[in-house]
Amino acid sequence: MYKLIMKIRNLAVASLSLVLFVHMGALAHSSHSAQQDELSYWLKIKATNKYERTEIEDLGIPIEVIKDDYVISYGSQENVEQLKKRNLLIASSPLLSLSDFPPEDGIYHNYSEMQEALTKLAEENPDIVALDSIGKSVEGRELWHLRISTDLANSNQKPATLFVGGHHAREHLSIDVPLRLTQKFIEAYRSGDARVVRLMETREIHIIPMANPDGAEFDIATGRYKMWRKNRRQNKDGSYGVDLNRNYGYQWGTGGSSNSPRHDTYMGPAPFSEPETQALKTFVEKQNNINLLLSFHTYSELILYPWGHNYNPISDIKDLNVFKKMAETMSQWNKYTPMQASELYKASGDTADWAYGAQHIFAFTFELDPTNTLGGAGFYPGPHIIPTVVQKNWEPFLYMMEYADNPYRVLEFNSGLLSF
Ligand code: 0X9
Ligand code: ZN
Repeated sequence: MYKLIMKIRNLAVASLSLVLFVHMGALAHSSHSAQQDELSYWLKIKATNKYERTEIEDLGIPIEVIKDDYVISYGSQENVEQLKKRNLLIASSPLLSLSDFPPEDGIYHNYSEMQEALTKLAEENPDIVALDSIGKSVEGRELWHLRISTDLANSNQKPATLFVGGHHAREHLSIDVPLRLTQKFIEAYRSGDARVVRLMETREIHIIPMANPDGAEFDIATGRYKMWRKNRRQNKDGSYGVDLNRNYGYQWGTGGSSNSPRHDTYMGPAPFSEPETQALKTFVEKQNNINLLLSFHTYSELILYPWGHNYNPISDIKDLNVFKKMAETMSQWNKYTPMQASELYKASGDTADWAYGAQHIFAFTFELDPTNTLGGAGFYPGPHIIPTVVQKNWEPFLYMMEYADNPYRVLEFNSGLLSF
């Protein structure tokens, strides 16, 4: 049986007669050496005697818990690398529970709250909701995915729409909106809303609300927003982060993205170099029934469609008309401005260009509210905006499902006015 010691800082471990200091609070808010700004990791490290433990302390890694053949500690990404090099690391996991929104924005979902909300949806609605993960982030968080439909065992035979949120860390509204639209959709189904019941029966709906969980958590980790955008890849030059919306593999690196790792629009070392974009690619390719995709971002109140990497309009006139018709129709509801993405600025490697260019999926990017920075609050518009943004995007949300069977139907006469 393991005996355990929780070390109080600077207390010398004099002998192996291990003592238990019941001081769990001190552990939870441990004064570990990793700086507040850096991500902290829980570390399980090989060590069987005081000499090996001293070696760990010599590395600058404070030991918190000692067991017979390992110790537990908390440290930085750099510590993880040091330990790996010495073959001492048994396990590590990012600390998830220290992060949260500032109290006034507490209504937004952090990673664990999102996980809880998705689990609850799946547990309470097993007949229409399945929860799984399409992969893991750089730091090992799950990339959660909800599949929604009746007859889940066979729903991959139905036409599907994919909604994705949270590619950019600081765009927290782009995570909460797809989650809340999904909750509203399920409530409407339970209350017998005929249109929603019909969509539930005839479509498969996929939601990946948090495409960049590491970035989102990092942005809120200190209780003060960091204005972080990228994921949390440690780059070769020691800087952090790849812009996931520059990392998709269609016309990657052809303009509007940077090859400097320190930059906010860093494209990454190769197309799909990041586990987050790679997971999405693998998922979409395997799925095979997705015809429409909507990637939520913030802010500016825009509806964007391909191309983003090129100033030219897409060459297939029929496809272009579908994009234009859909964008214009949805703009009647949310009042966002429809335009080709490169009208905003050229950017290569975004989700929508890849989805359309490589998968022939009609893919849109929404830049949600607000429309201007309101004194710098563009990415952090507060809690009160959420219900309005959900409400104004409800019709576009359903519309994106409705035409999944055949997006070309929107070109039929009067199609924009809800054909069901
Ligand atoms: O730059 C982006 O990735 C998106 N805007 S954001 O403010 N959310 O960062 C817009 C992407 C639209 N695509 C192109 N302009 N290509
Ligand atoms: Zn964005």
